[in-house]
Amino acid sequence: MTQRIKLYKQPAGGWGALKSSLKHISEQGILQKGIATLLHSNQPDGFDCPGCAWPDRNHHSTFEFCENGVKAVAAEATKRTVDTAFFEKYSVAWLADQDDYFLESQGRLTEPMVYDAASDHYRPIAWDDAFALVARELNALDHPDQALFYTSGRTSNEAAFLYQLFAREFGTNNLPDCSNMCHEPSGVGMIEAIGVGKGTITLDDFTQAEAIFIFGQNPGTNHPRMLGELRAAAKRGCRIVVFNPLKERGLERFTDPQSPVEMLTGGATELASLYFQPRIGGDLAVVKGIIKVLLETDALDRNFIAAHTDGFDTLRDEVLAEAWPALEESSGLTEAQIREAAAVYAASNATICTWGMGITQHRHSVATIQMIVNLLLLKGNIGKPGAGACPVRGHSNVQGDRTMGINEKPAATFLDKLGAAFDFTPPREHGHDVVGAIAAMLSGEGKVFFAMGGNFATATPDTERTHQALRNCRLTVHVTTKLNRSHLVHGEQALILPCLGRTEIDRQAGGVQGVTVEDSMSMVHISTGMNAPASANLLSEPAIVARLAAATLPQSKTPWLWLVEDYDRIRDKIAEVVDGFADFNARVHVPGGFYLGNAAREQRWRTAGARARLISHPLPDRQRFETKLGDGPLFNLMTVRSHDQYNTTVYGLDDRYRGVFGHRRVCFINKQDLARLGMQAGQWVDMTSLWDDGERVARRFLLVEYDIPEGCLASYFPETNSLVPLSNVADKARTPASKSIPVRLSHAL
Ligand SMILES: Nc1nc2c(c(=O)[nH]1)N[C@H]1C(S)=C(S)[C@@H](COP(=O)(O)OP(=O)(O)OC[C@H]3O[C@@H](n4cnc5c(=O)[nH]c(N)nc54)[C@H](O)[C@@H]3O)O[C@H]1N2
Ligand SMILES: Nc1nc2c(c(=O)[nH]1)N[C@H]1C(S)=C(S)[C@@H](COP(=O)(O)OP(=O)(O)OC[C@H]3O[C@@H](n4cnc5c(=O)[nH]c(N)nc54)[C@H](O)[C@@H]3O)O[C@H]1N2
Ligand SMILES: [Mo]
Repeated sequence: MTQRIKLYKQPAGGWGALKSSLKHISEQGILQKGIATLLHSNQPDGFDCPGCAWPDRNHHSTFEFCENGVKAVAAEATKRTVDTAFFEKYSVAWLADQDDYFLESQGRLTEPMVYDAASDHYRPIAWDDAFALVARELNALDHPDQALFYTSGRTSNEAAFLYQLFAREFGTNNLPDCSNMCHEPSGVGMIEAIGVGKGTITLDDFTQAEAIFIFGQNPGTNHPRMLGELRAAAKRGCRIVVFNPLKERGLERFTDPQSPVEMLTGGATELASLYFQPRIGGDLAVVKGIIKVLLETDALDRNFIAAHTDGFDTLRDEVLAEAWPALEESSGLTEAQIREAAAVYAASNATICTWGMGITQHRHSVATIQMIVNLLLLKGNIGKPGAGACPVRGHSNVQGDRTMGINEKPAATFLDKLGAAFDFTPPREHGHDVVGAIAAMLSGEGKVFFAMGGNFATATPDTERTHQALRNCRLTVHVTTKLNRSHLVHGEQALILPCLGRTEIDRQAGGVQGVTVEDSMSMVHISTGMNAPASANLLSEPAIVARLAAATLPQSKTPWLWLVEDYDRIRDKIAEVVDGFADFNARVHVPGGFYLGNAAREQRWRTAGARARLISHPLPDRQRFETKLGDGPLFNLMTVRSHDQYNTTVYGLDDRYRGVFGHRRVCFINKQDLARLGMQAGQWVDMTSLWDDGERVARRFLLVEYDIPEGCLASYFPETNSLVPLSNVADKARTPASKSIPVRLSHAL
């Protein structure tokens, strides 16, 4: 692997994206199968792309090319497999010494395996024996709350619905999920302000917006299909305003692989009209500053404010009291820059605000999101065409899983309906979220950890403590497609339960089944796999839950095994329990699926006072750590995704748009900071994070000089997760603050 750092001068997309995609398909040894599979991605009779939760224009006709989707599909359709012989050959200790890239590239898991402590190897186990083992351990607990049921966001609606039902019939609301590390603050902030926790726009709004404000999001890598929408918007004169400490190529210029003209002429579309680089965590001050200008110039929708909102006077007084020097210091932008952004906002009659992890993974994330909602409300930008709030979700069904009841804090009304539909009494006490689950396992209170997908050991913060937490368990179980670190950092007993992926044919007693998913814009549609399963011994996720439930809950009145014979039966039950799903089976079989609706979009405010709430917040306290830090300058570190990874899945070692090749252990730093430290690009450093409970060190990162504000650093997740203290979480939402880690740098030993 050649390692180099080289400035990337091309637009995003283009031939580079096509070339990289073909490389990933051919590396998996599936050129023909890969291309055939891709042609079924996001088609009415095909499967939903497992790449991300960005919606499709209409789930139809032409193939929408997306490099991210290609990698996700190729990774699942790979011809490589991990079989019994593999586990006979390698001990768990040996595997644990390999990196994440190695583990991922071994291929698809093919049969259920159980950990054998005597030999330190995994060995095969029959499905029924595996279910009996889990049932025995669950039923031996003193209390159901000693079990934890994690979900990652690829799980289908049908599997998620059965899974939460199983956890609740078993007796617990311990349903932590990847949302807890992701868009939880968006849900928490928006529900309090406008009564719904989901985005208020549909894809059509992108065609009508006059301005799009993008905060803390890197769509060129993480939601490439969004670039197509931005390109079309830019071409018709919509103003695109970006706030990101890093100059992300995917937000500057884009060559659309869908456009033959651009591809052949080497043309590109300029996306951002204005690109601002606030300091990390500076967005609350940026938005407050914009609001200050709107108030001073009376660029408000007074009718909307009077008819629909509460809290205007308090917000106005608090924002006007904020002095420009404080806003400049906190945001890292000048008053003039903020005024420039405000002018675009004021001039637009329909504005969309989108945001991603750059906004949600901070201690003050809920405050920032509520300030963005304030910004929208002050000009009536919720519930009119071309305008609204757009938190861009990550995993392809993370939003659907929440809709299906994967939630450690379920609404009482949901539990009432669930109990009535299945004739049982659901537990009422709220359960553990992700950081709560880790704390429970650390203290010994959590004893059985069950994961429906994901890679808990690596995706979570505070790696050393999380690993200890998992090792404390009596039993850890992973329903999974690929080998990952969570299988190697295990409890006293451990199981790997391999399942079908979304691209594969799911055949049950009632014939071939489709599952359903919900995208970032509340569209629900069906997904049907078309590839032969990676092994004959895989079960679908719904079948795994049903057989586990039947083994664990002999007294249950739910006909578990009957339900999974035909997923229409599960959908009929969903229709009975979940709001918005009446006639689910009839509606979901219509090509393109259906829209779930959104009360805020209709200007119905499901808040305490039945009005939208303008909620003010003070600027974040940046001084908190500066006094107790001892030597050396203090930096704020954000942990981001490279171009060649899907969360903890490392597909390759390149980050093309940022010009990094063959490396992952890098640290992006400003030129002035290098000079201040007396260091140079190309040197190796250790990072030490500082927190109330002590220091954490991550070793050996290559310094890369980059266009990033002074005092800010960027590095990749998950290599840096060990630096994120378990208690460094968002106020109210408890999301790990993976984008604001106070660190110091020192020469690597
Ligand atoms: N290829 C690929 N696609 C993915 C994923 C993947 O790993 N790989 N993951 C999926 C998932 S689960 C999710 S949640 C999404 C994540 O998609 P993103 O939200 O784009 O995730 P990150 O890579 O974490 O990037 C965050 C961006 O925010 C910026 N940023 C960081 N801190 C701040 C800040 O304080 N203010 C501002 N304004 N910007 C900031 C960073 O520079 C970076 O550009 O993508 C999904 N899609
Ligand atoms: N420092 C830091 N930490 C972060 C973040 C960050 O930006 N910085 N981002 C956070 C975010 S936004 C998220 S969403 C979490 C992600 O956390 P997770 O969702 O737990 O992690 P993933 O890496 O997406 O999980 C990948 C694994 O899922 C399994 N898998 C893939 N497809 C399927 C399937 O169809 N079914 C099943 N059962 N399993 C499957 C495979 O075994 C694969 O190894 O990480 C969070 N952690
Ligand atoms: Mo995410």
